[in-house]
Amino acid sequence: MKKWNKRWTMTLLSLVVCQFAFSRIPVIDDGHQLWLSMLHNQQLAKVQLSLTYDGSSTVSPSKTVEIAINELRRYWRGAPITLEADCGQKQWEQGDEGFTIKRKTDGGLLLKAHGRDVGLLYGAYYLLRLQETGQPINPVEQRPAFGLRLLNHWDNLDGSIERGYAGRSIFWNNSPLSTQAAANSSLFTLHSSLLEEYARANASIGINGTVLNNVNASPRMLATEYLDSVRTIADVLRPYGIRVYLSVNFASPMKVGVEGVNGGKPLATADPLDPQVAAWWKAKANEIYRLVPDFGGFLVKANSEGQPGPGDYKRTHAEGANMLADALAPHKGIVMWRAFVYGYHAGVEDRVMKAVNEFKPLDGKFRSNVIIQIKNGPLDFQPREPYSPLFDQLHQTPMMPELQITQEYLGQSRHLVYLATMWKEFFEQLGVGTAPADSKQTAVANSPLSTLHSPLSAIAGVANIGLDDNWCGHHFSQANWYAFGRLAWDPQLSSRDIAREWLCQTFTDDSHFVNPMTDVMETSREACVDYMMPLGLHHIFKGDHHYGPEPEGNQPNFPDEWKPVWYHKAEAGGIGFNRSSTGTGATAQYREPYRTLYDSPETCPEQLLLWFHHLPWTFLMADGKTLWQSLQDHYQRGVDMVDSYVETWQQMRPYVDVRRFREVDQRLQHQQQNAREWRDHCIQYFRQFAQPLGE
Ligand code: GCV
Repeated sequence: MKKWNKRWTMTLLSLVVCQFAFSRIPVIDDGHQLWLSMLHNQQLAKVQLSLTYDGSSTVSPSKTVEIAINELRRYWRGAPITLEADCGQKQWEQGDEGFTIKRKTDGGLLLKAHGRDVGLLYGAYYLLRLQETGQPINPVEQRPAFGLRLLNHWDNLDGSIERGYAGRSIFWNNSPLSTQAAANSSLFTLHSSLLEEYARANASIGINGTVLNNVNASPRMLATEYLDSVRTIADVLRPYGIRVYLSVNFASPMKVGVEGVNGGKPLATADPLDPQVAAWWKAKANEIYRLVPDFGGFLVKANSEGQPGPGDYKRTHAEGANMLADALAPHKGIVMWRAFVYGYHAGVEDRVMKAVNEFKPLDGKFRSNVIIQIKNGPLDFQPREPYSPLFDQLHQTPMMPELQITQEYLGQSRHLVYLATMWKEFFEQLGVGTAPADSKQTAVANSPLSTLHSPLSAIAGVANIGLDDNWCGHHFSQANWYAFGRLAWDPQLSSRDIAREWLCQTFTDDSHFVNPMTDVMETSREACVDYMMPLGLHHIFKGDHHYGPEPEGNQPNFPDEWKPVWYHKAEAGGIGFNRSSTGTGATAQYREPYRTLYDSPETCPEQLLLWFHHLPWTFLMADGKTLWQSLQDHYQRGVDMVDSYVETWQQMRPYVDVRRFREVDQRLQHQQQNAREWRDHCIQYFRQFAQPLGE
């Protein structure tokens, strides 16, 4: 029996090997190559270089240009290319990161950087993307919509990642890098090459900055030995056009000493108006810039969820941010000050109104190198939220959206949920990417994000990256990293086109695979909303880990604003949170037409109905169904969609390597069970209020 088993296994194995031997599909792929699994040229492609510096042509290429050349030599299969850049001082340092591609009279291609050398790198990846996705190469001029396109890593110095679902941190592992290098140099070298792969992947989608640590920041991050690690990381990322930034703990001066202030000892206060505190931050900034001359700046979570901040000293966010901004200004660094603030004042204040209440009075009071970082929605990365009204309320302060790539509330790395459709919905509400195609304006021109007073323009995405073989846990979660970069570069791209691009590059360009899987990706976020919290329901997750359903959640030790029952307010009379003018008045924080639209249940989009309104179970929806019936139908629709994804994936077997097929399959089965659990649990819970009405 044993022998038979072995033979049977061998036969099966050889069948599998045969299947893949005649295709480009490897038998086993761990997904580590991401969307960059290009075939290496047998013979290097022809690439010429024409670099000038203020008229002279004796310039040797920077590392960045070398990378661009090497990428094209290895992978480009089209016409010969000439790379051209004028590295005159002005363009090199301040010029934009864009590029132009032209056809030359001899049939070759010209790739010209608009300003900085990284334009050549972005141009190289642009060409390779067109090649790999089978698109024509036409003359083009490209420049990014957002100046700063950043990842935020919520990585802790001990190597754990807050809301990370793909293994441990790629940056940190308990001790500073210098200690690790001393202990095991080969492991250290491996780590550097991993960081280089990370940098390459980011450069290929235009990401140009990264915040290396959690916004719930350890003060130790600013200790000299860790700053030395930051230098090491910055040195690896720099050639790929990526600057590093740090999250800082506002009370750091009370925990860490700095040379030249208070005899190198920590201070007794972190009051931003205390001259010693300001001197501490100046000295720290100087120390950082000595190690990392192009350091980007600080990201700050202050007076939120227990983090220290200027409020501890009765100072405003502006006073806190400005003090840090002054320390960074001589080095051209910036402060990204987060608007994700709320306290435990439920009953007094609706949490979703907090940011406007706190930041609107400070509009125009921030230094010019401060930018307010605002989550897309006013609550917390829910499967669906309206946009944050703070975007409508600041007119003299630069703002940047914070999106969440890691799927904290969208099935984490276990559910296939493509987020580009959600981000596009947000951009549309904000008017980002609505400038006409032929317009010379930037993609953010028609939106509240374009501040006439400031050249700062930025966007951040909370990363979903860890040490897992495939970086992101779920193979399809890679698409969210990819889509974030692509949309940060060009928010006018459609989610569908990005999905297709990603599928072609990551798996295969076979239309039998790409077409159905594009449909799966495109519908997956709405399916998730349906099986988790349709019609504007929100925050009915299990406490703390935010994974499964807990509409009954009412922990007595929690503040109201963490409790699911506080958000859905289900009772015999109805369900939903009244935030209209007859409720908390949150609708008044929006600009028109949204203020009016959201304020009435008759005009409020149904997908946000229960976010803004408390309505009877018998409320009639547009299609004539009652609210209760509609809610049940949405839950069922979500489950049906996931059932269909499981079936579709079964048809994809011939197009995917064995490992990725199996891993995606397992996760889809899991998602299917979870979707059913969400439906059954929520409907059963809500039924106790809805059913007595005879519904
Ligand atoms: C980093 C939510 C998350 C927290 C996160 C916080 C934030 O509350 O659950 O893990 O903390 O947002 O964005 O600061």
